[in-house]
Amino acid sequence: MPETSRRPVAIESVLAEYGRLVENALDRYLPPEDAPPADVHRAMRYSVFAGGKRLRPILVIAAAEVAGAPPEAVLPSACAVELIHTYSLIHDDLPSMDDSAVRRGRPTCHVVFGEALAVLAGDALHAHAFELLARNADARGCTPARVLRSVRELTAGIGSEGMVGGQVLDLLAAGAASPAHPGEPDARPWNGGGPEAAVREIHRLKTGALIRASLRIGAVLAGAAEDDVRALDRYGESLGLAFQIVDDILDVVGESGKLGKGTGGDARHFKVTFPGIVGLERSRRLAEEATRDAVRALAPLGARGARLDELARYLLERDR
Ligand code: GRG
Repeated sequence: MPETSRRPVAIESVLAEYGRLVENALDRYLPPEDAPPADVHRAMRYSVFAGGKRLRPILVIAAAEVAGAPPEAVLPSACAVELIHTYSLIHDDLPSMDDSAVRRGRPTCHVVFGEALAVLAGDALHAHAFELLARNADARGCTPARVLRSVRELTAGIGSEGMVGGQVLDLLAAGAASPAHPGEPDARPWNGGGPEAAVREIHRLKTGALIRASLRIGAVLAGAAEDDVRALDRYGESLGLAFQIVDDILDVVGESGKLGKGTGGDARHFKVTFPGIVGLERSRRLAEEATRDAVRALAPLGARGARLDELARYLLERDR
């Protein structure tokens, strides 16, 4: 924990300290740039060290802290979720998916290294993430059973019923909305549920599932009680929704310099987003509502949930 006194530490300093821990650990855990085959290691490091916010690993650490464990107890797994996140961004930016030329303020991986190496760098980060989960078994106090459970949490969060499933729904919805399919409104995946329900489901899976998994992994590795895991899971579900609504809003009104990517991409790609479906004003209200839900979910944790409470409020106000 970064504080030694009883005075609360500003959330920005906590994020900066945890971010530094993650940054240094990632550098230790990833193969050096010149390790053969150097091309793929350069591509992996290029995308991992491009200035991401490190939100997901910070959530792993913060969830472990709720259960009384120090960051070192979960650091390899915290890095594992960041590698998964980076792989998903590399693949999402590919011409066959979102076709984005800029990410985290610099040319995307495939623009610099070519499409084949970008696919392989993503694949290697994915594989490396599981090696890091396994490596968490070396942390003091961590049992093999907790590590096994963390593997299940991650696979559930990122597979076809989690992040990948959300990406599939997102692609289908964008494809169906584009003029390439005129007169085919029935192809849209929100038949029956309505567009707001559809966008919630896409975001729940595409963004929320990895955020929830991060919290669950931190809690499980730290040996949290099941009630605490459930509270953190509910927090993660609402936090994930709020985070993605804010992401959607920033794509419309954010500053590209701060975001590290162009704005307006969602509309150009016919993405199904909250502002596109319910407008900016209602999107803001929904983000606030989801943040309130996240904070309410922490109630069973009492004072142990204070830092995550602050984090949720901070993320609502973010501009990047
Ligand atoms: C390709 C399997 C596969 C999945 C892609 C992550 C994803 C799913 C798509 C990326 C596009 C997108 C808007 C995803 C929603 C999640 C999200 C808000 C990503 C950006 O996360 P930040 O803001 O990024 O935490 P940094 O760069 O700070 O790490």
